[in-house]
Amino acid sequence: MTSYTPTSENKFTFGLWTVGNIGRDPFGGPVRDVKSPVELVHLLAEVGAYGVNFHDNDLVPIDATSAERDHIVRDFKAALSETGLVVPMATTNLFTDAAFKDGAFTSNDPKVRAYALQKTMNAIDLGVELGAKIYVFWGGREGTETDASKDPITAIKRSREAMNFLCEYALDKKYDLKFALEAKPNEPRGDMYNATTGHMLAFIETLDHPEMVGVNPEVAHEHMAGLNFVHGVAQAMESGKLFHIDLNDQAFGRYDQDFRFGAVNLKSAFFLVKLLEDNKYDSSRHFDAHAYRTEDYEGVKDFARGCIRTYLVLKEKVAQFNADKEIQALLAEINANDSSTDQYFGKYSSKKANELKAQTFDREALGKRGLGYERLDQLTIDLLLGVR
Ligand code: GCO
Ligand code: MN
Ligand code: MN
Repeated sequence: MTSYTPTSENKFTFGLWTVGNIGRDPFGGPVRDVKSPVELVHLLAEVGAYGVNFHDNDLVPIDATSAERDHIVRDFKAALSETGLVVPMATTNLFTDAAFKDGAFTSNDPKVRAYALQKTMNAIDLGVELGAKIYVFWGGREGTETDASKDPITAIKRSREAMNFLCEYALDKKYDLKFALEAKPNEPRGDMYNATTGHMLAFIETLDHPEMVGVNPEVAHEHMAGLNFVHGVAQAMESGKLFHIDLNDQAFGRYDQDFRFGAVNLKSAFFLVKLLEDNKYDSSRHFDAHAYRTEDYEGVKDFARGCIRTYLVLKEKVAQFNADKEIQALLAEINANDSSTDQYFGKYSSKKANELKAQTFDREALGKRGLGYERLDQLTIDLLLGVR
């Protein structure tokens, strides 16, 4: 048993917008007072976070003068050095301002597209100044309510042109920066382009600098689409594209809930932590969630500590699963290699193909074999419920 105390190796981060969420929703106004970025850094230090991420306007208001900007950045840097928190990731707010009501990079209005590029370059400068090595792109308004309004192929081309331009900008400035694209199927738009991590992975391969660009999958976003998040993350990892991850939780089929990590789907959270830990995921474990609207700032701290604690408990459960003799014996049995077909696998040859076509298989016996997955799953459940 550990005490579930986070260390810098866990790289647990939160956005200013997560613990700073004031509980506004479409049906009601704020329930918590606004806290300044400096106050939020101190709150995050208190709950044991390693780092803090931000959108440009979480830190510097959209209408700040350059003197105000410098003042804010100076205070923020002081809070970082006082607390030891780092800024691993930054991003641009391309969704709040009314100018972006019909998208940023995919807007039909070239002035909006140009402004979005300008705002992103400035936000990249800000992020890099504060130490960010990952830059996230979440296209909150890149989508439609009616497909009468935009040609979806044009939208893809505009997104590509923007990403290529911004990659060149980062290279031109010699920034040590990678981009991570975050998909979401809907909300705030009726439908958003590049709706899932899978769409993003395909899109990245069409860019001029695919090596600079990976993904930032979010639990809630894939669950909103009814997908298996663990599988999406695995695909990103297997192709070397998991640059960042947004951890939270979400009931399937609901609105964008942004619940505390592990609050809803404990079992899938377990397999996610297992995937990340077994494969030595090394970037930020970023909690992109917020406290229930019922909470005050003590509740916000409970929320943040809860995200961290659940992750660490599940990490311990992963170690227990990996060391469990009965579970491991079952897995070894399931994965037992039968070398009688080895000659058919690997690189293709026509000789191999012909031999394989001539081989006979006992189809009935193959179909009859029980696989023991019920037992395996129940052992997993027992382990998660703490009775193993
Ligand atoms: C959401 C998104 C955002 C992004 C953030 C960083 O559903 O609102 O998850 O929180 O992650 O804008 O790009
Ligand atoms: Mn989200
Ligand atoms: Mn997110």
